[in-house]
Amino acid sequence: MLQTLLELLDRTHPVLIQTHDFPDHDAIGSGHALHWILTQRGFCTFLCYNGEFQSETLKVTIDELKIPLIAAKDLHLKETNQIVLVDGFAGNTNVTDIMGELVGIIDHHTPPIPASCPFIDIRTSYGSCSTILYTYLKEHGGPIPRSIATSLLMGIMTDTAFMTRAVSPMDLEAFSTLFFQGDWQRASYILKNCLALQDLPIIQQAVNHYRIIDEICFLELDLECTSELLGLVSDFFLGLKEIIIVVSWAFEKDILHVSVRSEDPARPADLIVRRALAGIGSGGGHVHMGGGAITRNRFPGAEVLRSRFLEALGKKEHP
Ligand SMILES: [Mn+2]
Repeated sequence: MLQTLLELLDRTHPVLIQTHDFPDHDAIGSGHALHWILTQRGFCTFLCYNGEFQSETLKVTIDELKIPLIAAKDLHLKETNQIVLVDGFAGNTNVTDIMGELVGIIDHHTPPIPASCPFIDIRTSYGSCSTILYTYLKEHGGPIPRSIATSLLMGIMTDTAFMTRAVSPMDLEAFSTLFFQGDWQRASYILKNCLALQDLPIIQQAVNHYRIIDEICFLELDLECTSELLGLVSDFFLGLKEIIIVVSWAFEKDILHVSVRSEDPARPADLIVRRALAGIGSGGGHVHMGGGAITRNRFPGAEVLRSRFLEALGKKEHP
């Protein structure tokens, strides 16, 4: 696949590797690896993003691994720039349209509509996009720099929840190869220490105000919260054995982040979130974890949103 991408790119114009907005470890790890490969192959390459970083953990990672991320707004955007999207899909609300020609999409999410651009490499069976980039590194050949291996390792660890979710044989191969080539101790320390004392009020609110309907848990938070923290709190509740599905939401400025976790493959998180938000927002993701967003002016209120989810899950709300 790498060879095909290289043939479609033009060395006389810059290549912008774009992560999805508010990038996470998988998007950043994937972008970091592709940036390195393209630079090695003689392309003028920039790694860019829109939105903000979701956590201090991400900022520490970017700093320590010297990941050359640039905010898209700080780049000189031109029509002749070639864009390759990683860990995201063009047209999704979490991917801001930037000036330039969209040449490629490298992703592991189920596309909401068929993709149309010259290069498409979407592997939905993979637990992480970083694993796709690992196969590109294999194709590229030669030793993998320690910082690139660590970046990818963190992407894989995050998206597969330390190899316990959506693991494909290729994820395992990537994990075992990168494990000792990267700094697995630092990577896992940073990822396991992703909460801070300032996050406790959110956790406290979730513990005090959770709502259980059968095997479904709703966390309707009214404190401001990043989508990353929302996911972490959801994962904690999913660890309660009575709970199979967690639906949570919280505002961050004018966006309502929605997170869905599912332990039931028959009720995939991405499908549930898409159904529940149809017409008022957007969402996507994977079988085990999904996410979405609604702008503040379209938020229908907690009651209505909960009913929408219950309907999407094939349930009527209990009286
Ligand atoms: Mn991902």
